[in-house]
Amino acid sequence: MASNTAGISLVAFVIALAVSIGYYQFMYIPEVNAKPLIAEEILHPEKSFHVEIVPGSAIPSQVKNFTPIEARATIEIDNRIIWTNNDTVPHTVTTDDGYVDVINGKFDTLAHEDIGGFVMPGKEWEFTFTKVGEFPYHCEPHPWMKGKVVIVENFS
Ligand SMILES: [Cu+2]
Repeated sequence: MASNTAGISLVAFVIALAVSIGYYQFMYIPEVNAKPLIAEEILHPEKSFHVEIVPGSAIPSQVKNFTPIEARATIEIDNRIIWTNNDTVPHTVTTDDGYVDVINGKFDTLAHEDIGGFVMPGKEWEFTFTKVGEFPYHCEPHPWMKGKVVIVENFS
Protein backbone atom coordinates (compact mmCIF):
# COMPACT_ATOMS: atom_id res chain seq x y z
CA MET A 1 0.00 0.00 0.00
CA ALA A 2 2.75 2.44 0.98
CA SER A 3 4.79 1.58 -2.10
CA ASN A 4 1.72 2.10 -4.30
CA THR A 5 1.27 5.66 -2.94
CA ALA A 6 4.93 6.37 -3.50
CA GLY A 7 4.57 5.11 -7.07
CA ILE A 8 1.65 7.44 -7.76
CA SER A 9 3.44 10.49 -6.36
CA LEU A 10 6.52 9.64 -8.43
CA VAL A 11 4.35 9.55 -11.57
CA ALA A 12 2.74 12.86 -10.54
CA PHE A 13 6.19 14.37 -10.02
CA VAL A 14 7.43 13.22 -13.44
CA ILE A 15 4.33 14.66 -15.12
CA ALA A 16 4.72 17.98 -13.29
CA LEU A 17 8.37 18.11 -14.33
CA ALA A 18 7.54 17.40 -17.97
CA VAL A 19 4.86 20.10 -17.97
CA SER A 20 7.18 22.72 -16.51
CA ILE A 21 10.01 21.86 -18.93
CA GLY A 22 7.51 22.08 -21.78
CA TYR A 23 6.30 25.48 -20.58
CA TYR A 24 9.85 26.75 -20.27
CA GLN A 25 10.86 25.55 -23.77
CA PHE A 26 7.77 26.41 -25.76
CA MET A 27 6.24 29.36 -23.92
CA TYR A 28 8.79 31.13 -21.73
CA ILE A 29 11.90 31.08 -23.97
CA PRO A 30 10.18 32.36 -27.17
CA GLU A 31 8.53 35.15 -25.15
CA VAL A 32 11.84 36.27 -23.68
CA ASN A 33 13.66 36.16 -27.01
CA ALA A 34 10.91 37.79 -29.06
CA LYS A 35 11.66 41.27 -30.39
CA PRO A 36 8.94 43.81 -29.67
CA LEU A 37 6.32 44.30 -32.33
CA ILE A 38 7.15 47.49 -34.18
CA ALA A 39 5.11 48.91 -37.03
CA GLU A 40 6.35 48.25 -40.56
CA GLU A 41 6.39 52.02 -41.26
CA ILE A 42 8.91 52.45 -38.45
CA LEU A 43 11.10 49.49 -39.42
CA HIS A 44 11.12 50.49 -43.10
CA PRO A 45 10.14 54.15 -43.46
CA GLU A 46 9.28 55.46 -46.90
CA LYS A 47 12.02 58.09 -46.92
CA SER A 48 15.48 58.67 -45.53
CA PHE A 49 17.03 61.71 -43.92
CA HIS A 50 20.48 62.52 -45.33
CA VAL A 51 23.47 63.84 -43.40
CA GLU A 52 26.65 64.79 -45.22
CA ILE A 53 30.13 64.50 -43.75
CA VAL A 54 31.60 67.43 -45.64
CA PRO A 55 35.12 67.60 -47.16
CA GLY A 56 37.72 68.68 -44.59
CA SER A 57 35.71 67.37 -41.62
CA ALA A 58 38.86 65.89 -40.08
CA ILE A 59 40.31 69.40 -39.67
CA PRO A 60 39.15 71.17 -36.48
CA SER A 61 38.89 74.55 -38.28
CA GLN A 62 36.25 73.07 -40.58
CA VAL A 63 33.27 73.94 -38.40
CA LYS A 64 30.87 72.26 -40.76
CA ASN A 65 31.39 68.52 -40.49
CA PHE A 66 28.13 66.69 -39.93
CA THR A 67 25.68 68.68 -42.07
CA PRO A 68 23.09 69.39 -40.87
CA ILE A 69 24.36 69.30 -37.31
CA GLU A 70 20.87 68.44 -36.14
CA ALA A 71 19.07 65.81 -38.22
CA ARG A 72 15.41 66.31 -37.38
CA ALA A 73 13.35 63.46 -38.78
CA THR A 74 9.86 62.06 -38.24
CA ILE A 75 9.06 58.56 -37.05
CA GLU A 76 7.24 56.44 -39.70
CA ILE A 77 8.31 58.94 -42.40
CA ASP A 78 12.10 59.37 -42.56
CA ASN A 79 13.48 57.86 -39.35
CA ARG A 80 16.18 56.15 -41.43
CA ILE A 81 19.26 58.40 -41.30
CA ILE A 82 21.94 58.04 -43.98
CA TRP A 83 25.42 59.51 -43.47
CA THR A 84 27.49 60.06 -46.61
CA ASN A 85 31.20 60.61 -46.19
CA ASN A 86 32.35 63.16 -48.77
CA ASP A 87 35.65 63.66 -46.94
CA THR A 88 38.93 61.92 -47.81
CA VAL A 89 39.41 60.15 -44.46
CA PRO A 90 37.29 57.59 -42.58
CA HIS A 91 34.92 58.83 -39.85
CA THR A 92 32.69 57.20 -37.28
CA VAL A 93 29.16 57.96 -36.15
CA THR A 94 29.27 57.13 -32.45
CA THR A 95 26.56 57.63 -29.84
CA ASP A 96 27.43 59.99 -26.97
CA ASP A 97 25.26 58.18 -24.43
CA GLY A 98 25.51 54.53 -25.47
CA TYR A 99 22.12 54.33 -27.18
CA VAL A 100 21.22 50.81 -28.34
CA ASP A 101 18.22 50.50 -30.65
CA VAL A 102 16.06 47.50 -29.76
CA ILE A 103 16.00 46.39 -33.42
CA ASN A 104 19.14 47.80 -35.03
CA GLY A 105 21.65 47.54 -32.22
CA LYS A 106 24.17 50.08 -31.02
CA PHE A 107 24.05 53.52 -32.60
CA ASP A 108 27.75 53.38 -33.40
CA THR A 109 29.53 52.48 -36.63
CA LEU A 110 32.29 50.93 -34.50
CA ALA A 111 29.81 48.28 -33.35
CA HIS A 112 28.98 47.29 -36.94
CA GLU A 113 31.43 44.79 -38.40
CA ASP A 114 29.82 44.83 -41.86
CA ILE A 115 31.32 48.27 -42.59
CA GLY A 116 34.54 47.69 -40.64
CA GLY A 117 33.50 50.22 -38.00
CA PHE A 118 33.99 53.32 -40.17
CA VAL A 119 32.17 55.31 -42.80
CA MET A 120 34.88 55.15 -45.44
CA PRO A 121 35.48 58.03 -47.91
CA GLY A 122 32.82 57.99 -50.60
CA LYS A 123 30.67 55.51 -48.66
CA GLU A 124 27.48 55.81 -46.69
CA TRP A 125 26.02 54.29 -43.55
CA GLU A 126 22.39 54.06 -42.59
CA PHE A 127 20.76 53.59 -39.21
CA THR A 128 17.05 53.35 -38.54
CA PHE A 129 15.82 54.71 -35.21
CA THR A 130 12.75 52.80 -34.04
CA LYS A 131 11.69 55.27 -31.37
CA VAL A 132 11.36 59.01 -30.91
CA GLY A 133 14.01 60.85 -28.94
CA GLU A 134 17.26 62.79 -29.08
CA PHE A 135 20.38 60.89 -30.02
CA PRO A 136 23.60 62.93 -29.75
CA TYR A 137 26.69 61.55 -31.44
CA HIS A 138 30.27 62.36 -32.41
CA CYS A 139 33.15 61.05 -34.47
CA GLU A 140 35.52 58.96 -32.38
CA PRO A 141 38.85 59.92 -34.06
CA HIS A 142 37.77 63.59 -34.35
CA PRO A 143 35.76 64.34 -31.20
CA TRP A 144 35.12 67.97 -32.23
CA MET A 145 32.80 66.55 -34.87
CA LYS A 146 29.46 66.50 -33.09
CA GLY A 147 25.93 66.00 -34.30
CA LYS A 148 22.49 65.07 -33.10
CA VAL A 149 19.60 63.02 -34.43
CA VAL A 150 16.17 64.09 -33.25
CA ILE A 151 13.30 61.77 -34.09
CA VAL A 152 9.94 63.42 -33.55
CA GLU A 153 6.39 62.09 -33.29
CA ASN A 154 4.36 61.78 -36.49
CA PHE A 155 1.23 63.93 -36.15
CA SER A 156 0.14 63.68 -39.79
CU1 LIG B 1 35.90 61.96 -38.05
